Amino acid sequence: MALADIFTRPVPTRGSGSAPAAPAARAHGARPAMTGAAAEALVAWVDEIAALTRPDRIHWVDGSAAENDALLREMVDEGKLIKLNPEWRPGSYLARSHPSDVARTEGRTFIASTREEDAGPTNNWAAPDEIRATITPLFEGSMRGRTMYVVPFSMGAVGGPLSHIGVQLTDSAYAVASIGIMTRVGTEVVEQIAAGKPWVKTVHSVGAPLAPGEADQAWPCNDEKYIVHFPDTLEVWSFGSGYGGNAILAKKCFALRIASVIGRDEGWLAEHMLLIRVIDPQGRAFHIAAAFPSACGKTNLAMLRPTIPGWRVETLGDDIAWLRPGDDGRLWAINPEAGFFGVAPGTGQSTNVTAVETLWGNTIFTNVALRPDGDVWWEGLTDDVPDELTDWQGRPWTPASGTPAAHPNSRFTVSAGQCPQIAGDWDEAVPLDAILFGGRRATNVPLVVEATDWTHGVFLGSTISSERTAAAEGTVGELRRDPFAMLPFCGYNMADYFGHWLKVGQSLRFDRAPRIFQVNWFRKGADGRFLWPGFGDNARVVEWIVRRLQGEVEAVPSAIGRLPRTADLNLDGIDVPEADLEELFAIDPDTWLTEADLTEEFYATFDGRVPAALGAELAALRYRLTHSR
Ligand code: GTP
Ligand code: SPV
Ligand code: MN
Repeated sequence: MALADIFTRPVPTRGSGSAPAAPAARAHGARPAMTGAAAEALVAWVDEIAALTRPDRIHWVDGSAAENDALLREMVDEGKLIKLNPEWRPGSYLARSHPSDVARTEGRTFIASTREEDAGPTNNWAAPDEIRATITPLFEGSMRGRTMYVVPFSMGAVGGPLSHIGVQLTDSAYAVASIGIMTRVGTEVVEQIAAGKPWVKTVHSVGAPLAPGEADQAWPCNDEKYIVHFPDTLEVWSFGSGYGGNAILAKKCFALRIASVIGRDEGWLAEHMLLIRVIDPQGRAFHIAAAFPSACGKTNLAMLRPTIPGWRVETLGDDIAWLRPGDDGRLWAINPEAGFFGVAPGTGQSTNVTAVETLWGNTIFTNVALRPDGDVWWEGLTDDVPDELTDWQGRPWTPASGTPAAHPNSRFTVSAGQCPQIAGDWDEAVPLDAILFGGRRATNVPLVVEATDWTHGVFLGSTISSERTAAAEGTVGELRRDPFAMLPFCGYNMADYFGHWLKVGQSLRFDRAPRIFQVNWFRKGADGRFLWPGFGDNARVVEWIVRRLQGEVEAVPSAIGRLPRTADLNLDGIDVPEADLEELFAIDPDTWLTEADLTEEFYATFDGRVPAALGAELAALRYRLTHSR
């Protein structure tokens, strides 16, 4: 693209049409030159949103390193980022959010489909016209005193066959820097838009306009929050929050909620899944995707370092996967993201050394603690706790403080390319061999169970429940239904989504469809301790799964699915007491019948819309449970 004749544009006033372009020297943040109807539509939309939100400046983000450096420097100067000591953490920064803006706000997240039934009972529905009328006044003048950034992004490799593009308008420089890590940002995307490729419109404002001369806050946000999705017009509008999935709209809002609707219409799946390549001691490669709810171990499994000799894992993605049936009857997957927005607490040398190595530099940390030497710390990073820290809210902290030094949902944002075990071809599609569903279940759910076929696997996915974590507002530990780990992320009626999963299965060749498993790393003994060592030792479960795929081991039928013979689980080098092992796989028919009752209640909330095949699976489960008592 010719960048020579770029010009800066004054902000048009509302209703006055575009102001005449003032030719100027190549300015930082200027609009790239482009022509044609599609380009004009993009510019008209940017103008329209600027006329509504009234920013002082518009900055077209080109995705260059120089631009990113300038943005980060500016945020440091404004007190919005703390530059970490480059000796320990080069090119890295700490952001401290407002204490009221620390996680996704599911209660303020809306699906504004034309028909209420298309949002379904698990989503907050809003009538599109009504919610537009509610939020438009909030956006009126909401960017005053600020810069509006135009961020063109691609989910998936730019121009890739499964990729989708979009633009985020935002008044948060922190969001711009984060999107720059999490997606592919740049002028090439604008070229694709100009060439007529469809794109998704996303608008984000922290909702904190500045009066002339008013000093900014370190983390501007608004008590009132709205995260609104318009699946029929492919739009997202987010107001009031600067945090994670509320602000990086390409992630949960687009790549899951909107993309799930596109996938429903086009025959593919947008999933809350990690993606890995497992390589066995013979050098054979297997691709596995796994859906676990927020803060239930996706990033950890994505970066698995097997504790069993000869096995290796290559990372492909840690949070989102798009799955599409191929002409060959297999299910192909990509990771549409370009970075990791990972949970910091619990990420350490003994749990996820790969993540620790990934975070050597060029990382934005949010709400972790600061060490006196200008490096970061969080609970679980090291076994020893520093004597003295500054906590996530900027207060002096010692081990006696009695509060966590890092917020439980504190996060790191880092490029995928920095992961030492990233697959060389991580931006390409891979054929799936297995799909795992899991959750955080202290009781009942065994370490691993294999579905008997695709329909049973979809049934397992639909019945996933998990203890709540700090990744979203709510009571931590409370058990809730989180089918396919998609409860907060499915952009349409969850019962139709179950049906879509069944349909996608039918479009695969029966002998080439990925096999489905349920796993649970979080089962606890009566004394409250985890029964399974987890982390690197999860490779032992992966090994069993791979051996099942290869037909190398038999499984034991049970009421809830196929279980390993304990002799087939590789426990060399770890000490799991016999009693724990038994408890890890114990199935109590009575508590499972209670689970079945709860599943029936859950299905009933969909008013008859749950596919009959899943009702049949539930009936069959009850029959097997009753007969195993
Ligand atoms: P989101 O980014 O919110 O979607 O989370 P995630 O699913 O990627 O979860 P992540 O891997 O970041 O893990 C969340 C928490 O679970 C961390 O505190 C981990 O230490 C802990 N965790 C992960 N894997 C295991 C495991 O195998 N066993 C146990 N006990 N804890 C685990
Ligand atoms: C999750 O909550 O599943 C996350 C963090 O991955 S956020 O991007 O905030 O959704
Ligand atoms: Mn997630």
